Amino acid sequence: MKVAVVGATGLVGTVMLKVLEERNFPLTELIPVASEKSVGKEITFKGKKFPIVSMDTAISMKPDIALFSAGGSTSLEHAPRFKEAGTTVIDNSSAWRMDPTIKLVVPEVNAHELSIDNKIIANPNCSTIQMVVVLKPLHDKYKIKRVVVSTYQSVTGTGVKAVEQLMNERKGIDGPKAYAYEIDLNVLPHIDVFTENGYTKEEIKMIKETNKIMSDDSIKVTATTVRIPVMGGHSESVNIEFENDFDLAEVRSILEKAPGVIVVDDVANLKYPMPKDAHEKDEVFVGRIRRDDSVPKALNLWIVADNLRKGAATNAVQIAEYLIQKELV
Ligand code: 11C
Repeated sequence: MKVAVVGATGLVGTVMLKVLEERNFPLTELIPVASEKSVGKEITFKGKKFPIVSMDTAISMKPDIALFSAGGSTSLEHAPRFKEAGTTVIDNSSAWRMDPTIKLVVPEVNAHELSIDNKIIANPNCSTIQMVVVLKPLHDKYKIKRVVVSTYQSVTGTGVKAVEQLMNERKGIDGPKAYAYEIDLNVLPHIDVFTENGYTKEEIKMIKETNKIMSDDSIKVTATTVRIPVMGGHSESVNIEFENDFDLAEVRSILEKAPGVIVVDDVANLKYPMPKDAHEKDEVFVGRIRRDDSVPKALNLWIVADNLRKGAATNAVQIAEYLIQKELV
């Protein structure tokens, strides 16, 4: 497989390279792509040096797969050009996600929807990915009616500038700001831009993407997305109302068997998922599993995952692995 990584020097691109390396992805040639100012520099992959090339050079090299993490406008402009060259694009931006002709894929949930005709495939938003990995096996068993989610999201979801803002504030240094307010020792109930209905785009992504990935518009979702001064992963408090009643021990057993999920739930020994533990892990961690006694057939959960891994790079690489395994590329 000839694989291009578009946005290879960014936060997600760097993790994509690491994940490809770690998972021993069947790669014969790596084509790192970045902005003009990085062209000509080299990146090291599995001990070998690869030159960073421009978009045009990468397209002329006709990669089998291009993993895109370079923002929505770059993707809208260049993904179709790669497709034209015969490349299958897996795109991490929000540009294509809600296009009805494009598949939005979390392999544990809906990889079976993919066919050889899908030449641009969308990778969902990080906070959506980690939630649906847990919702899916529960929906299959008890049918979800409604989800109420509040997130506690890592600054790495915003990018390098936000990580620098947090670190500078911590050291008392002035510098560029990624947020409207200080992030250190603070909490911002604001991720992405506000829309007319008072929700942010991040909140709307969590609603719409969940329905699309789960292929079920009957699931009602409401979200409050919040930025906290944390690195390592996003956390989510999730309340789920089911159509059918459940047994708590069975819920636990379903989640223990669910692909990509690790249950960390032993409160007697103070064991629950935390971003510090999820950091650099590919799985989704779930804990604080308990019945919500305020309404019938409802459950509370706490879900944590590394947003740059399962929330972005790992999910994209897993899609690529699936395509190869099923000979769809
Ligand atoms: C955040 N979820 O944590 C965002 C980052 O649509 O892929 C990813 C945005 C996206 O700020």
